[in-house]
Amino acid sequence: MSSNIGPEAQAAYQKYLDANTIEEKIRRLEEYLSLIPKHKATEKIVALNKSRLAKLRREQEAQKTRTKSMGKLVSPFSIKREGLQLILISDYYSPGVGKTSLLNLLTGAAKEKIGKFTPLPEIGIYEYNKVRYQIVDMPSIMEGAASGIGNGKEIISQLRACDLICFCVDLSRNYKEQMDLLLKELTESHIRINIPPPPITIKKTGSNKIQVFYLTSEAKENDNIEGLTERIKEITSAGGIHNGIVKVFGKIELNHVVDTLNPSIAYKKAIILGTKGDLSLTKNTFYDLKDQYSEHFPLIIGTSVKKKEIPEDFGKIVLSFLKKMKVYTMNKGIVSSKPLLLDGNQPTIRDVAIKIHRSFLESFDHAIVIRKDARQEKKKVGLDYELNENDIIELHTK
Ligand SMILES: Nc1nc2c(ncn2[C@@H]2O[C@H](COP(=O)(O)OP(=O)(O)O)[C@@H](O)[C@H]2O)c(=O)[nH]1
Ligand SMILES: [Mg+2]
Repeated sequence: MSSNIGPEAQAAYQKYLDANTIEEKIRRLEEYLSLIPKHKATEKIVALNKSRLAKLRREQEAQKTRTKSMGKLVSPFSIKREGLQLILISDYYSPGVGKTSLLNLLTGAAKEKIGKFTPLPEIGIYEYNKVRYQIVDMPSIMEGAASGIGNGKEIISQLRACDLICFCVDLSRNYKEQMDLLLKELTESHIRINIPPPPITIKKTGSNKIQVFYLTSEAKENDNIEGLTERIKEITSAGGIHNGIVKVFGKIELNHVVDTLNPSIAYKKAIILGTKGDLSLTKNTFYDLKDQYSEHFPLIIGTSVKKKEIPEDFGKIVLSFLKKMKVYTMNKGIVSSKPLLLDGNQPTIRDVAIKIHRSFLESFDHAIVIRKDARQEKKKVGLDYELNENDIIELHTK
């Protein structure tokens, strides 16, 4: 035990070692962690024990689902995905924030549910430039949702899987109260908003202990890479993985290792939709909202369903916020009617091949790209060819 840790914390640690049940172990370990002073010298021990804690929580969750899954029905909250999934959320208040109204404006669905309490998700399809967006109007999020109040668990588990969370905020009410509640419940549910996942992956293997690879020059930039490797190994092993491959793609902190080991953490993109922008004084509220949250939320949009105001190219705005690019595939000269969405800033033919089927990558010979506004409209290209929006691509295999 490190000398940086006081006697009170040491006693708590002993109680953790003596604990008999998972619940008690979790409680004791939390207590211990709260008693460790947080600074550079204790950083490693904190990360190590957070990792232990995450492992215990996983065991506890697994135990719970085992008990629950006996005789369980399909939940009305589990939604069959179609296209890009956008979920509208808001706090619970009467009258409502305007989620169902927005759903109806975008998709035409659920008109009869406007102004009514909706205990289950309502769903509609919004289409823009041939891209389909599934809009899900979730029941309001109540205080305590993170611990299950008001179907909180079901709602949050859907949020984990969606493409975009839309925080709906009533501009005629106190916006901070609404944002605080939503951020609190999501944070407590380990949903991280608008931050990239840490540049590290950890995969379990059958044997060979834990191996750590630094795959970029940024990842290798470290004065004490041996020390870092040792710490990563310790934390990974404390998190329950004794054989595995750790890949590091950038600059990391020990906390990143802990987070990566915790499967309950989800990294989600989110925007804010201000609602009821037609009501008096909402213009100022909207500017204040933007002022206060634009650092955390790069996209904040004002709307009014009453005046039918929402950006005409809402779909395009969402697509570019999600950094997705739309291209079309072609087969035997026939262009598919449905676009293909590619991730990232500069996708290439390789991304198209992978997206369609990995086997295309192995048997790839060349691709034909048709670009409408290019001087040479039709081009024969290789895997690294960089694509533009609306390119038409035909893959040819060997
Ligand atoms: N003035 C105004 N009222 C709105 C607007 N959008 C919704 N409402 C009203 O707000 C109330 C709640 O709307 P609803 O869509 O059911 O909210 P939800 O509970 O979040 O689904 C209804 O009476 C709507 O007519 C808007 O843009 N402007
Ligand atoms: Mg509603």
